[in-house]
Amino acid sequence: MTAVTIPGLDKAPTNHAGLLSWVREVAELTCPDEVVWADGTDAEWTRLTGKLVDAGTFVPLKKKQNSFWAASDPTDVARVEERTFICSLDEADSGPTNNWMDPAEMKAIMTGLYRGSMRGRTMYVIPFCMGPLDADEPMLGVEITDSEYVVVSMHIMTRMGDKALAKFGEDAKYVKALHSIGAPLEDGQADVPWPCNDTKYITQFPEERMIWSFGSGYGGNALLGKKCYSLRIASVMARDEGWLAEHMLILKLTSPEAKVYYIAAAFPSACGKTNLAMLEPTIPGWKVETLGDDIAWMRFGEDGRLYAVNPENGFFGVAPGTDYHTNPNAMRTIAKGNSLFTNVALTDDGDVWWEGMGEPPAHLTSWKKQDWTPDSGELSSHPNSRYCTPIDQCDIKAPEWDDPKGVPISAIFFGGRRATTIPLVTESRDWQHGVFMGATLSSETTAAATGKVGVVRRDPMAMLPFIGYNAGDYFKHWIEVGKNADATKLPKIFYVNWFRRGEDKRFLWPGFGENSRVLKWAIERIEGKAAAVETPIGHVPTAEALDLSGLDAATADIETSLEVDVEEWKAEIPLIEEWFTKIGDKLPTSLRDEFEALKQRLS
Ligand code: GTP
Ligand code: SPV
Ligand code: MN
Repeated sequence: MTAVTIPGLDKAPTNHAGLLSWVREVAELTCPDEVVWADGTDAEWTRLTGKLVDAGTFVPLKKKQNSFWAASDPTDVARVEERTFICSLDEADSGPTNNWMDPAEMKAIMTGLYRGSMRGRTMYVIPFCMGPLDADEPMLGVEITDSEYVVVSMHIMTRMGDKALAKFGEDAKYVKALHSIGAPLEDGQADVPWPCNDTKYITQFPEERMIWSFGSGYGGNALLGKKCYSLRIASVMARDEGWLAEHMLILKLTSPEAKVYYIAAAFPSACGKTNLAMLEPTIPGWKVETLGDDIAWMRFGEDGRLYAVNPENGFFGVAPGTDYHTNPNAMRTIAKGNSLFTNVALTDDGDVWWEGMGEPPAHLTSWKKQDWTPDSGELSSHPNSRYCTPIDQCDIKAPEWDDPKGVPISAIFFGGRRATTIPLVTESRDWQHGVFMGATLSSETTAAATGKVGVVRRDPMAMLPFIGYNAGDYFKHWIEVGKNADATKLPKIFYVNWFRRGEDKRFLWPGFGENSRVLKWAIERIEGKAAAVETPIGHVPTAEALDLSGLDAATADIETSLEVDVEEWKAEIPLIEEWFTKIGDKLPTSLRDEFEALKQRLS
């Protein structure tokens, strides 16, 4: 047999034998016209964004330097949870919350799909690193993709190219991440602006630390360093090695006394992480700086405290609802350019617009590439449209955001989007009770995943779509992390809900910058300075215990937002019961005990 010659295959800038043979194997399977190793240089960015402009995928923005507008295929706009699989060797290790298929069976199916899937396209090999490059053990990966959109997005979202490849020692371990949009081009066949395939698979092989993705170009399905690696695969590594990989923002809070606290917070997709991470406090003297808006890796330091690192290098944020009133820091970050915008609207003068950004212009090009006017009767931007922008150009990035040591976490917030029942803020009694709060977290579904929006579901620790193993084992891991630690050094756990509504459906709590008042209360609880009422569900502030100075909101609304309504909570009990039944035998008894105790307190 003669070796296949594919241009570029022999131009690998590495001697890593395992990597070279994997790249060859994939190239021989997928049959690209050419193989290119991504180097991460500005020249590469310029070349590939130019290619995307020529292909009609990108429109350069006249009003934002070095920035581009893209509209996806209208069917490829969000994560596809029903097409996402955890292919562990043993089905029990995938658990009751994930889709599972036998790894050999999945590989057979997907190998069939990958065969020739890159024909007519370029295959890019992207070495990347999640988290700081100068970590003792840099967390490496290689994504192979046939999408230029993925390569340029990875330029923003990860440390990639030559600087990552330089970290690949001879036997460096790395996560293999294979991605194909699944849209081969026959000779002479014209391309479309957003090639993808109706058949989609987002597959994790946890034992092999490997990811195979097919058919989609959307962020969470295609930028494999993000949810696939940093949550699904990393959560398995974290279980095995005693740390936590979580769907959490990381923020730095400085008090008027100049005392520094770091807070991590887990809210489900499109439920407020980016906004809290970049918050502009409305209370005087308090300052927030950002370290991350989506993912936190937390390990214990030598001093026994839990230290968080953000594995990402950029923000892939929800666009609608973002403006100078709600999230001025995000607006300032994207205003600097060097950003990608997907599925938002394009203005006639070459800028971006989306719902929530003030008065709509008289005319726009919608995300569906149609003429749009305020009378069109439909949204100009997809509800899950996103901006992709480098952390480095965020004015309020904390100087230590790239420190491999991470930052010591004082408080963990869990939160969801609930119109009823869940008060504005509740402090847990202890770690185990906090884990119970996280494990029973519930939220209304959003447009970040395909499927129905607004349906209440359990979303444990905001990780339902991202736990790479059995959810019962995941809860056990959380419990054990607490047991093995010095309880006095563990972060305090709080449960928040910015989304409770009044009878006329308006939000009771003003949210956004005003959430600083809740951060302040939490810190004062940690310092033993703020009051709280003991309720059946935990410690909840009265309106007087919160700093509401200068707040323009009706006291009655604030009081309702803080209410612990026993009848509403009793209605929650069968839902938790159903959820715990679904988790089954692997549910830790300590969480069952917490549940029984809650029922007792409510009766
Ligand atoms: P992912 O990137 O999908 O993981 O989402 P995220 O958790 O980072 O969500 P993000 O901060 O982007 O917020 C999503 C939506 O919630 C946006 O439309 C925001 O405007 C809205 N939102 C965020 N914070 C608040 C708040 O405090 N109150 C209200 N009412 N809405 C909020
Ligand atoms: C989410 O859905 O939670 C996101 C966007 O942060 S994606 O990276 O596409 O998953
Ligand atoms: Mn997310």
